[in-house]
Amino acid sequence: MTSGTSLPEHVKVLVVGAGFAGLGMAIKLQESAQTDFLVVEKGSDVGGTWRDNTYPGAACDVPSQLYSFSFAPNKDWSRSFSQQPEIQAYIRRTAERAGVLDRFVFDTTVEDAAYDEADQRWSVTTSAGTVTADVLVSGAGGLSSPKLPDIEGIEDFAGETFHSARWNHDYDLTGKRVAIIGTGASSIQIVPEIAKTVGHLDVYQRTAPWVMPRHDRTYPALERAALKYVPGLQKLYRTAIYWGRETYVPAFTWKPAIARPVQEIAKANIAKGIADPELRATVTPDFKIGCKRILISNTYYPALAQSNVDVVTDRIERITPTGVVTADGTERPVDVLIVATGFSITDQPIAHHIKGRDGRTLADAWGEAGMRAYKGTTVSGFPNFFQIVGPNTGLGHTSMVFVIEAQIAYVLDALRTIDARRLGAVEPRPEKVAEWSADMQRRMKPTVWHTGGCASWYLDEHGNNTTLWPRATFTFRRLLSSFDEDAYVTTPRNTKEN
Ligand code: N01
Repeated sequence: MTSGTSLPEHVKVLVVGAGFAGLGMAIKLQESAQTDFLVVEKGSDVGGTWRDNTYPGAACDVPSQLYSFSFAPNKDWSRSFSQQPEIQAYIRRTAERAGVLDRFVFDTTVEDAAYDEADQRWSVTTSAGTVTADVLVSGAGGLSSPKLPDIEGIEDFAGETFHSARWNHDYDLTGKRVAIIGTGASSIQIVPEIAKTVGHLDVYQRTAPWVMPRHDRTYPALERAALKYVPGLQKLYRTAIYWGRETYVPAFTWKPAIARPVQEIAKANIAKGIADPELRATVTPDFKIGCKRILISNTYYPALAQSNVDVVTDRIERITPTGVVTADGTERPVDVLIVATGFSITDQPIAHHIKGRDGRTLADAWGEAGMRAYKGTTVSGFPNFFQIVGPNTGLGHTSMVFVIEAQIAYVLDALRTIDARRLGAVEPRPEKVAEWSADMQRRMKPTVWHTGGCASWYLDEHGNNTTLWPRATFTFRRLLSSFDEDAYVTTPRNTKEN
């Protein structure tokens, strides 16, 4: 691994980020003999979100068998839903085995990337210097910038405070009075773990989530060995789970008849974990299941029922140096404030630093109408720029690795086209981006994400769902199976260049 290494002056492909997206891109570039590339990563290791989210209880709510690259299967998952250390170990091992780590520059932040139309190059300013690139690929991820709540006084809190994605492992929570803000996927994993040792825990719930049972189990030794050694067995598991999950999209988004019994299962999960009818009512959601991400846990509700845990639903008015004040005027004293309030998703910080033609940032380009990208990957006004996990590529029901691999294949085919046709720049036609985006929104409107009666981070400030992919993942893969040059404005390569 490299850290603080001086950068080359120029590379053909510069990749930002070393999570699943950046790593997968690097491996596939190397395999395709496109070896003139570099990956710049702000952290000190590969892993992305799985490197950063180390909070107690961090685990995946997508089955393990779906959570690896198709070209680098993990033959040795220990359980059906993996925990963070095992996933992070898999990612690191995959990078090592692929022999790509010498192409990674760690501890280096991309500060600015500007397209130079005359030179047909991106000029990328990083904390370690400037590098130019013919092609810029962002693998910066949608869940990489922790979002802090805009609550009066939060910066004046005198105790310990940290975001769920920036856990302070040096701080011992034993016996402390802890407040956690948020009840999303992160919080419901943290609460059962810390409730075991803290003195008192206040869980600030603004909106109760739907939480289904978590069908997690350790693989018995025989099953684990069979998955590892019996030819084809792991593939069979993966295929069966994959197809099961693909039915979730139509089931949860369009068919209330299917969603209703599922909601009943979630209600039974509440009843199983909580005996007190008042607390049951407090944690029962008032919107349709699927409107927000469906969560899974067997331990969340029992933790809320513990005598040292309170669920607080009064609106937080302000934070003082010593506690949290709610709208009813009550101040609850706190030693430690944990903010599990999610990530900047529809206003991604990196969008303010990527400047296409005429110096226009991605954030400017998206400003009026919201995030949009052709096939979730390319944006007009941003030649030779590809975004992995771009707008409308997120999934709630299955593994993001499927989307990431489809996008990587698309970028590789674009690179082949650029080389074969000696192109200097490719950029999606504005009408293609507009058509794609309109199609996304048309498909979204009848779904539970719009009709389910909730506010969620899936929706942007205009009320559009610009984050999720509304169709099956095999459809996404099909649509991105080859680079469709007709949808692009192509510019010949400058003659001054080789
Ligand atoms: O964040 P979230 P997360 N005052 O945005 C509340 C992935 N993930 O980190 O619902 C009070 O979902 C907010 O309330 P409300 C997964 O994609 C995956 O938990 O907006 N409360 C909500 O309860 C997930 O969806 C895994 O009313 C405030 C919470 O904070 C995504 O990461 C595990 C508030 C934020 O929930 C994000 O999950 C963990 C305020 N001012 C995460 N602001 C896997 O297993 C926000 N909230 C793969």
